[in-house]
Amino acid sequence: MPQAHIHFDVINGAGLVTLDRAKALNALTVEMVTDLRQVLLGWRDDPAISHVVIASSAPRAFCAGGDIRQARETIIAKGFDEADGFFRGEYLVNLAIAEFGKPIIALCDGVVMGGGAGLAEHCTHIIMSETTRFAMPETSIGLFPDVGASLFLGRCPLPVARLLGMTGYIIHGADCMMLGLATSMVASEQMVGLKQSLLNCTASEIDQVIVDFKMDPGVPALNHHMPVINRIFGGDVTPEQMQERAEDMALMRPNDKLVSHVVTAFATRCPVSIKLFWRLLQMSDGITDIGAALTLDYHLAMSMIRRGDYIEGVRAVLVDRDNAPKWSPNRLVLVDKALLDALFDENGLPPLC
Ligand code: QUE
Repeated sequence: MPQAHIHFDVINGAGLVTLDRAKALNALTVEMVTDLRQVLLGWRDDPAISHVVIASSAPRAFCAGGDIRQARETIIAKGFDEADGFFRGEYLVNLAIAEFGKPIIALCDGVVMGGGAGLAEHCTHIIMSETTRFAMPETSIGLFPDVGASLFLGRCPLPVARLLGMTGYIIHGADCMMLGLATSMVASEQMVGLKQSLLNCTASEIDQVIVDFKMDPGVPALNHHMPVINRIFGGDVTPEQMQERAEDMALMRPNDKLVSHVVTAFATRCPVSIKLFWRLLQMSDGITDIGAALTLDYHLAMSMIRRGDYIEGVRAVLVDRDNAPKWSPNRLVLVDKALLDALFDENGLPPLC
């Protein structure tokens, strides 16, 4: 049997999930998500399990996302229908976490990106540290912020949600605390101690255990960028207008790293992905239920992987690593309303579950 990249233990009535694929920053394979869902469904119905902890075997990464390279190889070797199962498996894990019904605690040291955010954000307790790097980077691979991001980014102020989802901007633990994307901060060097204490407590003691370990998050780095974020992403604006605002601002502020990140993102990331997420956020007030959010993500993912941009994006970022994807269409103005409408048309698509 090949080496398992996820481990499950029961310790004093608590379930422990250990992501153990450090070389790939715990990128989630189809095998990992299939096993995780099966175990969570069992633990949900097992009265001997009071709560669950999800942690990484290495502090560098909680989880970098779905194994998009494996998804790409599945498409090439076996076709799109087989690859749909990859995304479905990931979203069903997100749903199993959201509907677990008992405390479920994510210990988010290091990289928390894409599908990693999907594991963390549906937990009841989301613990980050000073090493946490949080992002939704999918617009760089011709996909879109999925795994229920319309809910957890949809709860952020709209200009910040646009910055994070459309440009993949990386934020830190203190920013996540401010945005409601983390529930507590604990020093990275204390994470193992916190895990041990959580595995030796009852469900009713969890909050006190976390209080005993928590640290002051400090001032969010995002704070002093808020005026600029609001000026680029605020109001009833199209992505083209946001791009223009960012380019104008870059002339005035050539040394502002956030502004240059945004300018580069609009110039290099997948135009369809950027506009799709902009549209998804426009709709997000009407999406309140995790099942509906993940079903829409599933349908959007099915449509998006069938476009050439996904194969091309993963090629450019993870396979050839030339970081020079050729998008089609290759400019925001060419992504018209009809193209977006077609992506959001769910007619005839199968239910998530
Ligand atoms: C966008 C993404 C992902 C990404 C890069 C992006 C993603 C993902 C990985 C990743 C990282 C390290 C690995 C691996 C995959 O990179 O979701 O196999 O070893 O999992 O720009 O969405």
